[in-house]
Amino acid sequence: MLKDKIGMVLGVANKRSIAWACAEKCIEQGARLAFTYQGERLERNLTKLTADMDDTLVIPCDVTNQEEVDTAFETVATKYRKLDFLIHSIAFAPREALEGSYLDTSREAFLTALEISAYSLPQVARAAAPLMKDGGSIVTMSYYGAEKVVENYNVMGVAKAALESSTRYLASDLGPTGIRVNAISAGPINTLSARGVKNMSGFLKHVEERSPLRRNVEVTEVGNTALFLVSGLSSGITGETIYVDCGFNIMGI
Ligand code: 1JT
Repeated sequence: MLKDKIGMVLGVANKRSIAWACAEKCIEQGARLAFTYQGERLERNLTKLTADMDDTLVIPCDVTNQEEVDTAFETVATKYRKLDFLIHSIAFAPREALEGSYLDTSREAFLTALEISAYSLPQVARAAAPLMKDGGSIVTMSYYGAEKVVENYNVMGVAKAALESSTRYLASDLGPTGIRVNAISAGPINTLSARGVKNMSGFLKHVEERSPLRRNVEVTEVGNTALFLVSGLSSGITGETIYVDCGFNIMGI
């Protein structure tokens, strides 16, 4: 399904990452992928994970460093000459901002969370668009806390709201050039980011008890949806946030 397609995947930290689940599905379908990382520790993980992959790139791309972002896209342009899709799966907020009340969010934590988790989408879309000569697809990751109050999610919820809104504005800007932009709103998953989140196991249990499917979502299910969104199967969909959450978000009381 993705034979001769080139993709770029931002946000693989380890083999449990949502980004990695998306990458595996794309590779299975014949795509060639460039991976980006932030920081040396994550470079080692990625180099190991991609060791037996053909024709791949592993490059640094810290979104707070514009030069590094420019270089990353130049490297992709030089190697592959084009880009068909991009999977954006990065977010960050200082630990102390993900507990207590949103009311206490510092200016610094707010700016950091929104810079890395939300601004990075238009930032990389701007760099990717000129390489997407035959059209393309950009996919980002959101969470329910963008829309409804989720205890402790705090400033990340505000950042994800900005991200989902950015998805719509970018879809409008890039639609005329054949580039689609969509978000996946995944249910809670036990990844590196979720580790250390206060009462994560309580959250997972809550979803298991209340979601229509009576279970938590698996990372492979998010990967399958990302595959759908980067493939031609979703050619009529742009600007959407698609929930992959076992139906949790539809429930009222
Ligand atoms: C970040 C972190 C972004 C954890 C994230 C995230 N998006 C989803 N999660 C998991 C999560 C986190 C909380 C939560 C429910 C799910 C941590 C590092 C910064 C970026 O609240 C109940 C807090």
